Amino acid sequence: MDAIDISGKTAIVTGSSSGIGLATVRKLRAAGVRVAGGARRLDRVEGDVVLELDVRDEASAAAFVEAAVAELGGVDILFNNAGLALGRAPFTESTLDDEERVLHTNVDGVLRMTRLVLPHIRDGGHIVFMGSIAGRQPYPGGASYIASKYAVRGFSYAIREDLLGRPIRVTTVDAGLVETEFSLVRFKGDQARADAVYDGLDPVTPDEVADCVMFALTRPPHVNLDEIVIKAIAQSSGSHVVRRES
Ligand code: 8X3
Repeated sequence: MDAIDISGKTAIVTGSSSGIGLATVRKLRAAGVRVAGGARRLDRVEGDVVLELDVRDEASAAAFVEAAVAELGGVDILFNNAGLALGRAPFTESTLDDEERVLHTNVDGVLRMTRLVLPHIRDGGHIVFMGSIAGRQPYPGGASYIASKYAVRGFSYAIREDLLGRPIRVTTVDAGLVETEFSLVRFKGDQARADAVYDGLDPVTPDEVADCVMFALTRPPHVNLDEIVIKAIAQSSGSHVVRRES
C-alpha cells in the first residue's frame, strides 16, 4: 500500500510549540502541507500561519479558527494535539485547579476545536486525536489525565459514528512514554522528577509519534486507520516499565 500524496493540503495543529505537535508540523510541511500552528507560546510555533491559541477559551479558539481558515483557504486536516497531565498523586490529593486545567484542555478543548473546525473541513479531510495509553488502561496517580484520555477515545468513537457516510476520516494515536516536555509540565517544572520518568529506558521520540500521524494521513482515502497504539518496548502499560540497571 503506497502512501498517498498529501502535498497541497492544509492542516491545523494545536499544541504545536513543542514535542509531538512541533514534530508533526515539521513532517507535514516537509510533505508539502500548509500548516496553521496554534499554541499559547507563539515564540516556538512553526507554520505557514502562526497564531495564538488557547483551546480552553472559546473566544481564542474561534478567533484562531476564523483566521486560520481565512489564511489557509480551507482545512483538510485537524490534529487535536494540545493536552497535558498534572501530577502523579492519588486522586485523594487532587485539586480543583489541576482538574480544571487538565479537563478544560484535554476534553473541552478537543470538543471545542473539533466543533469549530468541522464546518470548514473539506471532503477527504481527516481529524487526528492525540490520545494516550492512559485512555486505554488506568494506572495509579493519574486519574484526571486518565479520565480525559478515556474521554478523547470515546469522543473519537462517537464522531466517527456521526461522520459515517461523509468522506472525513478519524484517527486516534495513543502513545505511551514519549520524551517531551510532558513530564516537566506534569511535575510542574521539577526537572529531576521529569528526567527520572525516562531514565534507564529508550522512550519513544516525538518524531516517531509524528510518523504514526503521517502514516494514518497518507493511507488511501477509503482506508480509515482508527487507532494506533505506540509504546517503548520497555513499557507494557502506564505503570509498568523495565529500566536498565545504572
Ligand atoms: C502519556 C503516557 O503513560 O504517562 O500519555 O500516561 S502516560
